[in-house]
Amino acid sequence: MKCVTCRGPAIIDIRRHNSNFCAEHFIEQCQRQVRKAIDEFSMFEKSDKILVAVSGGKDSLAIWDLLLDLGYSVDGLYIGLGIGDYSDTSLEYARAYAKTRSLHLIEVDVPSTFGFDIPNGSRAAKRVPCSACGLSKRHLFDEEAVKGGYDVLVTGHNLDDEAAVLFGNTLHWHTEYLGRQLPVLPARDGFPKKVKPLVRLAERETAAYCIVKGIDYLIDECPMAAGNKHLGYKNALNEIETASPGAKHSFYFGFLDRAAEFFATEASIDREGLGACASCGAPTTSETCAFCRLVQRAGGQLPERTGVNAVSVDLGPTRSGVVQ
Ligand code: Q46
Ligand code: ZN
Ligand code: ZN
Repeated sequence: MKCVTCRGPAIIDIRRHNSNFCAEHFIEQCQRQVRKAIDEFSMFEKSDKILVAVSGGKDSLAIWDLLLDLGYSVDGLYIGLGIGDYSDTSLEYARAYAKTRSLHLIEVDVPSTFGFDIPNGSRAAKRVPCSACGLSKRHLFDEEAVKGGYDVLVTGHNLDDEAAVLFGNTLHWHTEYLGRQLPVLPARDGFPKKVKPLVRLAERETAAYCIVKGIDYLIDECPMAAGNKHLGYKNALNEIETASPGAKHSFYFGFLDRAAEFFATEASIDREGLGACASCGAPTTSETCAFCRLVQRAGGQLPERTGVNAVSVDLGPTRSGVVQ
């Protein structure tokens, strides 16, 4: 197996590109793919203030590292969810990486700030753990990005993640979600701009990237993930990919090219009537936002609203398009 660039010994084969790479040229390939995604979807500029959501796993640490090496200045944001040892260890990996490159890592600890953790809180609120966790993370990502004056929030979703979510949304025809499943969601109505620069890289490639670069990451899966439907969708897509290399890429990018626009209007409907949460000030279509309702139902407490914490809400005209 020879590197497609230098003909030296290859360390990885990427079947959907019909190419093998040595360590050096694999890193270049990852950088090329990330640069292409940033340019193709106008994600951000070198002058932008960028925040990356970091979990301590391979994807978020890989994208943080890739963006730094590409010359962007990027801070990290870690959300502690109170999922036992898993959260403790994931924080250690995030901190260790930030330390090696002298980076700024913002830390928000849900249990000590809001008085509940995901395992107990989701049970008390009668929500599936991943649903309570997902809405908490989205809320806190948005809040920290807006509060810190960041131009854009980066998440580490890779091609496998996006293809699996698309598969689930298509299987159940969640048309309102399909319209929002884009690599870039523009800032609007108090929500920050959100981007996914890893959409051109597969999970196996972000893991290989970390190994080649010597980045330590948390390998363990979250213990609450058992039964998560997306894992099943990922396995199904992996089988299809094995039989037909490139299937995930054409499924996801074909959707972006040829289908996403048909769902844009529907995705914007549930943002009509957006106002400020009576409790935290975040943009919401209800009187109290989903996160504040979760905190209350989980038996936690909302911190005193200071105005600094409140997300500013621009209640200008609703633009048609896609929101998240
Ligand atoms: S952390 Fe949270 Fe994930 Fe764990 S509880 Fe589910 S959503 S699986 S990315
Ligand atoms: Zn090479
Ligand atoms: Zn709120």
